[in-house]
Amino acid sequence: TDIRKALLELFSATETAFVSGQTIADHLNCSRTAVWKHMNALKEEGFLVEAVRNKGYRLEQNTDQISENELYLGLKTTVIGQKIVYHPETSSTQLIAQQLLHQGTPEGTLVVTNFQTAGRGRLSRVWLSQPGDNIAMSLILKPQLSMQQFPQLTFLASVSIVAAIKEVVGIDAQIKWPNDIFIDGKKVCGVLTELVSDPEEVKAVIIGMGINVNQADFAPEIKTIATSLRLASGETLQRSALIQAILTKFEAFYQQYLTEGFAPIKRNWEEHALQFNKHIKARSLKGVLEGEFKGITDDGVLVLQDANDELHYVYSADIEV
Ligand code: BTX
Repeated sequence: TDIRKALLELFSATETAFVSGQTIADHLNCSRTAVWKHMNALKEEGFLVEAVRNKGYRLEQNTDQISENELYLGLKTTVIGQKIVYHPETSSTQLIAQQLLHQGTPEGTLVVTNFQTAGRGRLSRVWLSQPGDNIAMSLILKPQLSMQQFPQLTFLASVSIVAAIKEVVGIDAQIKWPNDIFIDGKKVCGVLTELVSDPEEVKAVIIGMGINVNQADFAPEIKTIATSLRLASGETLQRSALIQAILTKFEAFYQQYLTEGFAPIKRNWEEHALQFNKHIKARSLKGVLEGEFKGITDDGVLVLQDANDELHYVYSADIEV
């Protein structure tokens, strides 16, 4: 809007200094209360706004904001991300995606938030994020696939994210079976694939992606296991650029997948898999299996070869690195 533009101009003209509420009110020709509302709107959009009594407001420069416009601008996909729904704050983008699906949203719809307050991982685990620092998004797909094929989409998402990180950040990230992306032995991203189906058929898939981008510090419970792209690269990144790269890579891999099947995706996945062809321990409810990690099957099952050359198929486990 014009007000937003005028505000941003005013702040860019004053660098890091504070601008008093009265100055802003004069500039916009509005009341002090209206100024407060406008500043809050900027905050909702992801700007870092500091308000100090008797001094006024300060807008942190170079904040990495996300908005629908920013995401659409320059995006060259034809399906993936052609509809983007942005929420400054939401409980979980997976839930918003479910609601949109019920309203008949098209394939390729992306839900993004600047702050996810109740992020979910697998098996009702919690996915933590900090306002303004990370990517939390959910992509809606409606492919014609069998039940067995659906796990393949998680792998497709992982290779897309790895390729986008390589392109935007220049770092070789690795994939930890089944759905984590690691850098320097720490988790930088998690993928959560959920099916929306009725007893007859699978109707859609919602792929949730949580990526630690500019976060510099983590909650005590994940401090030792989590990292961010900024910590790994030393650079503050623009989230919208990374989101666009992920959407672009995803579309390319998705088209390849729909025409050529899972084989090329699987090869790419294995190339980036942590511990591929190496000795691993897979811990599950049934105990610990040890052996060489030989890859994944077409339905995403981990293949492990034990000391007696016997193959084991692991459906669910935690891999120790
Ligand atoms: P997961 O179950 O594999 O991983 C969850 C585990 O990861 C947690 O138990 C915790 O130990 C650790 N963890 C939690 N938060 C972080 C973090 N920020 N960085 C590193 N480790 C963490 C992975 O589940 C799938 C996560 C998907 C998240 C996306 S965000 C957008 C979408 N909406 C939503 O609610 N979930 C998905």
